[in-house]
Amino acid sequence: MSVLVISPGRDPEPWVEALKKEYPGINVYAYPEEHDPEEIEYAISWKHPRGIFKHYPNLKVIASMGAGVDHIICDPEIPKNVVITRIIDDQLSVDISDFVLALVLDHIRNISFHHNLHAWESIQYKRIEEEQIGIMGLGIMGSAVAQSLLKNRFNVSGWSRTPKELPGVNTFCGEKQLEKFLNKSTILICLLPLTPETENILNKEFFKKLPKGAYIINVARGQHLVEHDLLEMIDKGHLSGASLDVFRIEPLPQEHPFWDYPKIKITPHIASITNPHKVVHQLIDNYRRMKEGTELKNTIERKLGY
Ligand code: NDP
Ligand code: OXD
Repeated sequence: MSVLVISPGRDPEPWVEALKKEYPGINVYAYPEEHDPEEIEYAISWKHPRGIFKHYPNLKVIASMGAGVDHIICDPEIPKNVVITRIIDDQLSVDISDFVLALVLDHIRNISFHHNLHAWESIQYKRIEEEQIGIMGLGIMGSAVAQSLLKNRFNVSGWSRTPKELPGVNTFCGEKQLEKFLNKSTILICLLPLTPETENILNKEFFKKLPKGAYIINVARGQHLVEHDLLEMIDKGHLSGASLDVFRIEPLPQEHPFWDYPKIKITPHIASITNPHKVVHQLIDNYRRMKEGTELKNTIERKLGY
């Protein structure tokens, strides 16, 4: 019974080290290290090579290294009996909340704008109380971001698939209430999981429902955004700009037009990064549960895609 850490493009070593420290004697392979696929029952994964898991006949669990599982679910060849888990971690929630707060403040106080201007020229700034933040996705990340913004005096509303009650947050749900939610949102933050229902959700028709001058923050997945629709709506002056941490292709290619848009701020998918040493306990707990045949924690619903 062995564990495979499989994360092309992300160093597996800190994960291997953390697993061995937490569970001395555990047998761990770091892909592409040589190993017998028949031995592997538990995989810890980030953007695995598509189709690879079908060669692992005894695989029982795939644990995402992050909060999102779209990089696993998108592989149609993962057997239905394999359980998929994700990371739920306070530090991830705090980090994303701090990051979003920084982006929002940077936007309303025009900090990057002035920095990029290289000129002694001031423009009108907006006050916290004048903004209406709209958060799409009120799960672990969305509700943490909502709480942090509330603490900082922002008006916050949120949208989810099913009805939610969050103290201080004006909540909306489902397709029917989307327009009402968007009509008021002067700063729109996307924290949805990527599913067939949410792919391309940030498109022209959607943007038109936002007030003129609205600002977009996407810290969820690049596939939520129809890129040329964003550029068109910025060019037309309907949107004031965007902060994007996630992209359809990562790393964002150097020739991508986003790099040349002063109204688009780009960060390299760093809103919140899992610390292996912080989350190894939950991974090992699930590994033990798998061995004992008891129910795993932080599982996702394959049918919903999150
Ligand atoms: P959760 O699963 O906890 O929450 C997802 C939320 O989205 C829920 O409120 C859910 O509604 C809502 N939702 C899902 N589908 C729909 C839909 N069709 N319409 C409306 N609402 C919907 O996820 P997390 O909060 O943990 O994470 C969200 C995403 O953030 C991750 O999937 C990942 O892509 C991204 N992320 C990005 C990071 C970064 O560094 N940039 C770091 C961490 C996460 P309901 O409550 O009704 O189920
Ligand atoms: C995640 C991410 O899903 O880093 O955790 O994007």
